[in-house]
Amino acid sequence: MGERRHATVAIIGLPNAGKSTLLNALLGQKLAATSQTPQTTRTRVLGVAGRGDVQLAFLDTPGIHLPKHALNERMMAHVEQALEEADLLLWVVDANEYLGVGEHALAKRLRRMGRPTYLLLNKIDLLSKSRLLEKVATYKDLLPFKEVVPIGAKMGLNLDPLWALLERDAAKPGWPYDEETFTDQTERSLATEFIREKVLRKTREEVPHGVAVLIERWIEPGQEDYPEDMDPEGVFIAAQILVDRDGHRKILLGSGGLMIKDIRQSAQRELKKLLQRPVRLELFVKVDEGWRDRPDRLDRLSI
Ligand SMILES: Nc1nc2c(ncn2[C@@H]2O[C@H](COP(=O)(O)OP(=O)(O)OP(=O)(O)O)[C@@H](O)[C@H]2O)c(=O)[nH]1
Ligand SMILES: [Mg+2]
Repeated sequence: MGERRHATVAIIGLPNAGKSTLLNALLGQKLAATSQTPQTTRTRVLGVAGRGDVQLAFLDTPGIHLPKHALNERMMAHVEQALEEADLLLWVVDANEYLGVGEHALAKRLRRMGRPTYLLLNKIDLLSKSRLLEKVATYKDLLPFKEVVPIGAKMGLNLDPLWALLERDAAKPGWPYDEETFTDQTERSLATEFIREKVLRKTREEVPHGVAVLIERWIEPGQEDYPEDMDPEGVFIAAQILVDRDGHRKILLGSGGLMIKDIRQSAQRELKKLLQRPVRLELFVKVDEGWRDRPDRLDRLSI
């Protein structure tokens, strides 16, 4: 064994590029919610991986956008913090999308920062070889990237070369986290995110952006109120889904309550996998107008 080394690696980029999908793929475990809705990630998520002598602390971050609410300002503050902490940046782009003003603005910032940055051209499963080469050429001149790596986060394509480069570039001495640590997320925060993910995957347009999830009750066997008719090894979870207006509540309930039933069932399945035991999930939809601009609400939601 050589000397132990480490690096803090921030995963950054515009919304929907595949940052959280990449974090999950690198960790081989689902730590972050992913969906087609831009602005899925709202906070910073840590995932720690040990590879031989090297420890890598990945920070998944919210997609960079212009903030319209206090919520989005906090999201961008998480990005700032991760940028400050990171030794190395992974800028994930959706290679199937056009390079636009958002990318140019980010490139300008990163040029000024001068932090070592890899360009990760993601979603290569959607591109032909020749289009990918064109994309490499288009992006390459944005800033002096340390590396350019095409990847497919969803299918885990081309991650081995990425690992090799990260191991090479992790230069700080020692390991900041002990060997067992792999995330800063608790079972509760993961549960919250996975419930929200199901809502995002089943709703469109304005609804997902106005949704937040709050765990109200989490009852383990042996605790008072644990449902008698439940599996003795299970967990009972009651969560509130906050929405921004009554119209959104109606959409979430769906006709005859079919939508919320569907969300509840798929979230319950996901939580069972996460917690590795039987789960009973109850969901309540509550209108909390303007929560995205209320600091007390954002504090309570740990955003
Ligand atoms: N085809 C394809 N889709 C991908 C790939 N990686 C991610 N996606 C999809 O892209 C969408 C966005 O993925 P996320 O991981 O949530 O993106 P993100 O960058 O974290 O988005 P924000 O949190 O909103 O900033 C999801 O529907 C993913 O399934 C890939 O390699 N190929
Ligand atoms: Mg994300």
